[in-house]
Amino acid sequence: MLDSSVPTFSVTTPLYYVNDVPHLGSAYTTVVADTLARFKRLQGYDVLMITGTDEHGQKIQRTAEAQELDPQTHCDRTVVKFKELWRSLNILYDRFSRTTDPRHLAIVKDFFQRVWDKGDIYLAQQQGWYCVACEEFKEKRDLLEDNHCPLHPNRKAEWRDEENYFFRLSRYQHPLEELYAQRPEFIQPSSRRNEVLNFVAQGLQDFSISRVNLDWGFPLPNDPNHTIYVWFDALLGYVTALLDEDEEPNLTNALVKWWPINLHLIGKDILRFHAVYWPAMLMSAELAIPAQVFGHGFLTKDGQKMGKSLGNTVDPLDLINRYGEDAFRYYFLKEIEFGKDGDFNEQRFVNVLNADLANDLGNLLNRTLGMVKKYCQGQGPQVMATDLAPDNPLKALGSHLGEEVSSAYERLSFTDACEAIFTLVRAGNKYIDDMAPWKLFKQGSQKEVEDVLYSVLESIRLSAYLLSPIVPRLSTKIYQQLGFTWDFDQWRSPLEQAEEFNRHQSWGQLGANQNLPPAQPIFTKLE
Ligand code: MET
Repeated sequence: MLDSSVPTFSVTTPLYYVNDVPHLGSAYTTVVADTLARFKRLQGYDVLMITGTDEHGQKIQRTAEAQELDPQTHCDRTVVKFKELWRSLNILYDRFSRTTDPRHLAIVKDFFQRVWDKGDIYLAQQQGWYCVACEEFKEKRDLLEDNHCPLHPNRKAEWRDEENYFFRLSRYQHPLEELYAQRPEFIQPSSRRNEVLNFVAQGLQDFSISRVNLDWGFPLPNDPNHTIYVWFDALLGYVTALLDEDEEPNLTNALVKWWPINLHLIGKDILRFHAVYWPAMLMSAELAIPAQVFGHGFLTKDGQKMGKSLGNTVDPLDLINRYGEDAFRYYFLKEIEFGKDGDFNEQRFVNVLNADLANDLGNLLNRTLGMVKKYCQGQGPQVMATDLAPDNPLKALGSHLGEEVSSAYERLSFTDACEAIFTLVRAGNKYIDDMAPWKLFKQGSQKEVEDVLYSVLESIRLSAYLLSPIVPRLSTKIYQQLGFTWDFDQWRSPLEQAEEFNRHQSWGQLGANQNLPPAQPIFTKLE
């Protein structure tokens, strides 16, 4: 039964190609999706986070051949690497969609039939330059010298002259323009939206959705001499993901609860597929259009484009093994304005984590708990939030922090969320320095000492709560240090979450006489 009083939220990462082990960019998108999904769960939404893998097509077939593996074996092995990485990054996905899942074939067939019945598929000659790495035909004018693809400068586009089935994209030029006009938020950020508007304004051409001379993929339902084009198949993986485990795989069942998707998170290189081809395909099949496609930027390393041929790739698993998953998650969310290109620099990585998590937050908690032990007989400060003087500066900041941070998460502005939270954390440090509880204690001002310590601990609690979508394990440790039995990886029902969110995002949840365990470092300084 669906409970209509519980709002739902669905978010997808791309379904990643399995031609290689997951790279840094994929880890970045997936962390963002997980963070948002966690934030929405925290707020009391019924959430579905989808990730998965795109396993068909020439690129995968060739990768498997190069390793003398049959494609399925290759895919199965690579999928394990993705799942391992997501586990190491503490990603709580709800569905892992694989395009080689037999249920996916049923969905693709159903969908194909709808588009076929609409008269949007026809056979014609395809001539053009194909980049296998992009799995996309390129215009000659978009290629570099010697027909190299600008996104894969070490790969040449290949000439193709073959009969393919085409999808009548041109028919959807006007409906797409209407969609973009009526729903400006459909493509974000606005720079990406403009890119798409310009592209569409040049006039849309039909695109081929079948291949000959390719075995690795689904056969076209009405002409098995053709294999379905990998992108036509892959986008539908988002739909297959919506099926419950034991459900009869058909389009109708898949669409009941979660369609349309709220948010497709993607990298800017696959914007056209998601913001042009995909909505047109959905219009043809008469399905609702997802609420938003957000195309984020590229990551560089030390200011340089990253790539295998350049020999400067960063292995996400290696970073996580050396620094921990919360360090990874925090750096990329706090440092990179989501939507813009961003840089990874290891020294900067270490500096940011040490400054924010080890010093500002970790040390603050540690020294405050130390003082509680000394000045409050090992118990939490004997003071309730309501007792604090109305001009307590931390209370003033903390009282509207929940709202501010929520709105930043809504805008996908993780940098703003972190900035707001750390404004409170830094104010906590300053407040301790200014108030010098050790002096107050010597003067015998017990109530003042406890006021200061309480308001600092409460600031830390609130910060940890609001940071939990980004650094769940760290937040759990902080909550436990504050005497809560708590785990930010355990979820209650949406209604309970909503009720809890209302309390915990507000100032003053830390009880008086909180039973505090012995202080332990929560984030060790990185070398
Ligand atoms: N496989 C594509 C990529 O990794 C994404 C497909 S999303 C349906 O870029």
